[in-house]
Amino acid sequence: MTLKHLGWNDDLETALAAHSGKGWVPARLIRETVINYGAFLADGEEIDVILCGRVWHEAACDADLPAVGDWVMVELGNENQPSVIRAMLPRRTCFSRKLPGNSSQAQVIGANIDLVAVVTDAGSDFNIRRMERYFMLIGRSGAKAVVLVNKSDLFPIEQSEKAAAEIAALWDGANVHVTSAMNGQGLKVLKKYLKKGITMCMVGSSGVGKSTLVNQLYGEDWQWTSEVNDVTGKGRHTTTSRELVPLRTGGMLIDNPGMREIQMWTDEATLRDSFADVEALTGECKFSDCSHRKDAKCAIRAAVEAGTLDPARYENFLNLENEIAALKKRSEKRQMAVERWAKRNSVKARNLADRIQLEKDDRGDV
Ligand SMILES: Nc1nc2c(ncn2[C@@H]2O[C@H](COP(=O)(O)OP(=O)(O)OP(=O)(O)O)[C@@H](O)[C@H]2O)c(=O)[nH]1
Ligand SMILES: [Mg+2]
Ligand SMILES: [Zn+2]
Repeated sequence: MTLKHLGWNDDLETALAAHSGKGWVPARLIRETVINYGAFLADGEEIDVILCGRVWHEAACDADLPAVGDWVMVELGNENQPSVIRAMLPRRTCFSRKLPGNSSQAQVIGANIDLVAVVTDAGSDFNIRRMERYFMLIGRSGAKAVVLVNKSDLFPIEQSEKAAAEIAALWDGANVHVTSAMNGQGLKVLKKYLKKGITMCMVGSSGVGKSTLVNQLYGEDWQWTSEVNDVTGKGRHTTTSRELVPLRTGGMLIDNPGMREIQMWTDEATLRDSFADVEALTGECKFSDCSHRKDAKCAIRAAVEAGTLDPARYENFLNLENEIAALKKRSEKRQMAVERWAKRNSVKARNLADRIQLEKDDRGDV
């Protein structure tokens, strides 16, 4: 593997010059956890890196913090010292959600992404309004949009093609394909996008087949989905963290968690909106305070039993309030940290200004 395989280009080479002579090396972030990041070095070696305080402080908001897909300058560590991210290199594109008016409520889904692939299906996941929302975000990101109407093996082909046509009519900029991770339909087209150095980011609701598609494109031996399951004990196939996967053929894929991913970049209204059909059913529950879990005559559970509501979506719906609460808490926490830091630094800045003024006074300068 070389830097070019990882997406390195002339602009990055130019940006590198500003950091020369410090002994730092470029790396691309492939994973983000609560405590550190995973990164690839030029030779393809995978290392763990932590963020230095300065880079954290210099970020005005979450969106400015290093994210999966970012290029960073790393000071390599040793047995006693961890490797540290010392600087970020400029982003070419950034797929994120930034709420107007409050910069702390932003989340980067992927940096330096060439293509965002929105995965959906022609069945219960099909939602034109949500797709519009995705297009809006992709349009802003600088990346190109690809839509995969997946699971074509489960529906009459006319149904998948009709869904694809409706989506294509929404936005000229989107390339829409009907795919099946099961029987391989459309995967050839997908492979064509994934040229050397190209990064494609997979997004979409939980259960639409993002990880299965990544598995198919990667090849037989990509066992990541089940590995995650062993560790987290979470439901089969559920992706819990974002991960950049380099393909042997040259391109790179970023697999994203479904529901969590939406929670990360969306706002409460959109989140609720995406469950409007389930919400509508609550009116038919026998009890007005139905928890939709064990209560008798629950319309939502009846829909799951009747097979008209996907059990995975039902689970996500039950989790909705928690997801919204987590969303708020995270942004509040960040806001508080930023405010504390700004306060501390404004005191520092004032002290410094006072001192400079005093020195000037001493010297008799104006
Ligand atoms: N019939 C059919 N099933 C599919 C297809 N693609 C994926 N599946 C199945 O759908 C289920 C969910 O697939 P995943 O790939 O885990 O979905 P995901 O989008 O990664 O879901 P999250 O990680 O929760 O966001 C699995 O049981 C897959 O086997 C397809 O094209 N056809
Ligand atoms: Mg997944
Ligand atoms: Zn109910």
